Amino acid sequence: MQLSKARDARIDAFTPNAWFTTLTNVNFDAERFVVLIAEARQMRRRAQLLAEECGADLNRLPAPATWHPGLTEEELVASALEAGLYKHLDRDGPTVTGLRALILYGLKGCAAYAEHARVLGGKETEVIADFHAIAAFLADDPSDIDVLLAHALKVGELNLRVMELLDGANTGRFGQPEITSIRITPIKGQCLLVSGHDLGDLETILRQTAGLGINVYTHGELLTANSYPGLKRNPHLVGNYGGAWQDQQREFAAFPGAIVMTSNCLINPEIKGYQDRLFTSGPVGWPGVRHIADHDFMPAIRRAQTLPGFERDSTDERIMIGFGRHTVLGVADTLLGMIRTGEVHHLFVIGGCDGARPGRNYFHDLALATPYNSLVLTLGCGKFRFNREAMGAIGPIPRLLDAGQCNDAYSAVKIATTVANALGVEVNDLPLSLAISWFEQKATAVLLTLLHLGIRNIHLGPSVPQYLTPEVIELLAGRFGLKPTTSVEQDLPAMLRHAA
Ligand code: SF3
Repeated sequence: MQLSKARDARIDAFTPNAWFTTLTNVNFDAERFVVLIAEARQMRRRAQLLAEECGADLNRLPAPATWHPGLTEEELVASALEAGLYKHLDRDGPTVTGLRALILYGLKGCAAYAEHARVLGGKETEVIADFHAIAAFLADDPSDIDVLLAHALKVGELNLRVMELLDGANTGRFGQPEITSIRITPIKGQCLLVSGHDLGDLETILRQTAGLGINVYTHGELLTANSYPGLKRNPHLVGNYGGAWQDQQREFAAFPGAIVMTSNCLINPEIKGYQDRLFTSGPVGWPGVRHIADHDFMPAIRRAQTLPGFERDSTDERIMIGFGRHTVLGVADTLLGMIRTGEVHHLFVIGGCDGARPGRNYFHDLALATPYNSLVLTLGCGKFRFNREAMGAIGPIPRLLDAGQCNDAYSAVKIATTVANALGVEVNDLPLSLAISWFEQKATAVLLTLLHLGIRNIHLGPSVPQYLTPEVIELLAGRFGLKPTTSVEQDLPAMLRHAA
């Protein structure tokens, strides 16, 4: 067999899952990492045997292919110092080191999306082969800046294909998201809260709770699940509770039922003492918190049955969701007509990852400051800053369009490229501004996808990620017009001028 065609299904399944566990706010359980690292060594051995079968010369492997970091937690912690991203900072300098980090963090985000697709049955063999190839490129400590930048854009291209796969896996299984008025206040009864991004786990929980008298609520990025026909048809999926991940300690503490965290972002449950009614699944972990590895959510369901639930109905409050690519492009003719006549003067994409540090109200203030004749497409948990605001409508189109999770960035890309094609212009010539809220590695992957597509003048904030050294920021600003956010007063006129 040719080496380039060699595949191993176990390695291809293990890789995105293992990388996903290393994202910010996913897994804090050292014991799980000890097991995963031992498994990674087995996978590496499988890969070497496969390569040998294909006639590869394994005598000159790069250091990571032969590295033995140890077996116990203590040995692994000690070895971590040998593997740090910045270990060669003095030797290789901040631009090269920062670009390697950009590729690594982009791959992590891409792995998370690939894992979301994989668990829904996405056919990802080809993208995983390219994933391995880029990871192998990093193993050689590359140092040519142009080659590194080209590989960062390759991660963006790869991530576009992965997000397309994920979009296909989500919509193939649950149908196209549709406009839905979703309840965001609790109703009386026992309850179970499902947080994270994983639609498949939510589907399983809905099946396992059917007929038990337990109300299931989504939390955080799973809000979007309420717009999928294949999920919203469950009468016991009663709505969404709470907002973005950084508010979970307050919200989970107040939730009178069991909670399942299916993916990022998890934070310390011990501070507010709800760890005994919290469960993790998929890549997530917290030491001492029960992990459900086999999709049997009965432990969480039984825990919900022991808890009081909500004592009474709250006032019925709702928001509108379900403005994915299918919905928005379903009214493409109307939208294009309104852009041509100037009735819709500007399009904003405001979203991404939210975070706890100060300065993130920028995105709320920007959304509210956008002119009355503009549309705001939002996605990711950054939207919880402003998704309850009444922003009105332009004719039949609401001004605030919730396109879904960060996982649905493909929808925003599709909408922008379709509108540009229909108007016969490049995306950069559209009256379009992107303000991306930055926090974890999925956002890195999406940013690289936007850069791969040639989209310029993206406003990124509220602070730039620490691994992006000032030298890399300067490089990206020079090549792609990337702009750190400043203030709404300063940025908004510049965004509108860009479109004039
Ligand atoms: Fe949020 Fe963690 Fe990234 Fe899915 S839930 S956008 S930060």
